[in-house]
Amino acid sequence: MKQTKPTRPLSLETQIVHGVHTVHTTSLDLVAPIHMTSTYRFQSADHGAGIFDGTEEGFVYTRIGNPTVALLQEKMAVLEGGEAAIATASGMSAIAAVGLSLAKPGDNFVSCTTLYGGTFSLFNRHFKDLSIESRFIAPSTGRTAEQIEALIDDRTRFLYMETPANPTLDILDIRLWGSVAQKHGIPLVVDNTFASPYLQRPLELGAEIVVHSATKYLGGHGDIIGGVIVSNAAIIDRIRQEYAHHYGPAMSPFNAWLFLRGIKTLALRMERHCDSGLRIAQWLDAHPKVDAVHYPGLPSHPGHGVARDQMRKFGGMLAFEVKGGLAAGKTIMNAVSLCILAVSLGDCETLIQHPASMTHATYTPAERKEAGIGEGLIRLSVGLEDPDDIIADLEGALDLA
Ligand code: LCS
Repeated sequence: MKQTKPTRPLSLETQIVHGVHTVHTTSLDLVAPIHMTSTYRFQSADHGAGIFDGTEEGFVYTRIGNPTVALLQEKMAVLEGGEAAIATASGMSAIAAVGLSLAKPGDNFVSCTTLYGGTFSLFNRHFKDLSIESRFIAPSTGRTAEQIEALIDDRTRFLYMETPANPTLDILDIRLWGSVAQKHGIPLVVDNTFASPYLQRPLELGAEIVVHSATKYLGGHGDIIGGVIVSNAAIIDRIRQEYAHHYGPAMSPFNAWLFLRGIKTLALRMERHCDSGLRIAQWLDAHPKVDAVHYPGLPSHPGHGVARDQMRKFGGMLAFEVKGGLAAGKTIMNAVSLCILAVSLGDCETLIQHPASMTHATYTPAERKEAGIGEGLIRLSVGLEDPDDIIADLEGALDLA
């Protein structure tokens, strides 16, 4: 049978939809099956021994590898422009795997302070218990190479950042941080959860490792928890050997299958999230009861220029502060009916929440202040609804505030 070969490199949108390799099933399924198996048969004792010593290819045990999970890993490596990936049970397990593979007791790393609350407490409390020191840099001071370099010494093992950052939508310059990391021969790790590879490809900008809470835009439907790490083959192999095989943060094949399904519509969903995010941010920005809107797509955002440079569009996440502070904010969160009062993000439904008492309650008030997380800040994950319906919902709630 004659088949044509693509005459040009596939665009990211096409790679998002198409599988990354042929599925070997006699039923010729369009969609790869779910390999729900914990273990695999060996054809003979020698075959099993060969797989174990690496002279034969094959799967051994699903904690170590699984065909459905492998497909997701391959797909994420392609979408992020990396060589290899590991899928994990959650975003937190991906971040823990990276940190604990790269740093050992006595080592340190430099991270921006503005992070998902779970990541912050992992770094600030749990890593500290293991004598791994997080050297935090406030967003306002992480802007020059000198400020970052002042915290680096010969026990610094990596740099870590979120951009856009949870929950303030602060933007950090990946190229700048990447050049500092390269100069010191250490990797820059970027949490790309808020952007997704559709909007931002950190490995092309100087990062060496990307982590995701796949739970969010990659899954896209609010029904699964998962994480992904993408990097070069040597780093991924090191994380497998030093951490994943032993601590066992494996993703379930069923979840991997759902992630593969969710990712197919990533480009379409992100376009809608971005367009609605910008529209709602502009509307909030013009509202007399709104004091501040944090959205990188607004020209008034301090990171707008860097965001334009390193992102395709500005995403579906925004945060805002209303006149009357926390009390008024609570009135709004209780009054909305279409926006759902819930943590998490990146789902089809618009979600609203209060970082200081919810996702970022792991920070002390002083730590929140340093990270720029206002006590009255409200975070909105703009969903896929008609944005005019969300605006009408917010308008009614703001009337009551
Ligand atoms: N990284 C970022 C940027 C996140 O926002 C989250 C979770 C994680 C990592 C952890 O991923 P998980 O283990 O939950 O898959 N963020 C949440 C949030 O903002 N609300 O609820 C969870």
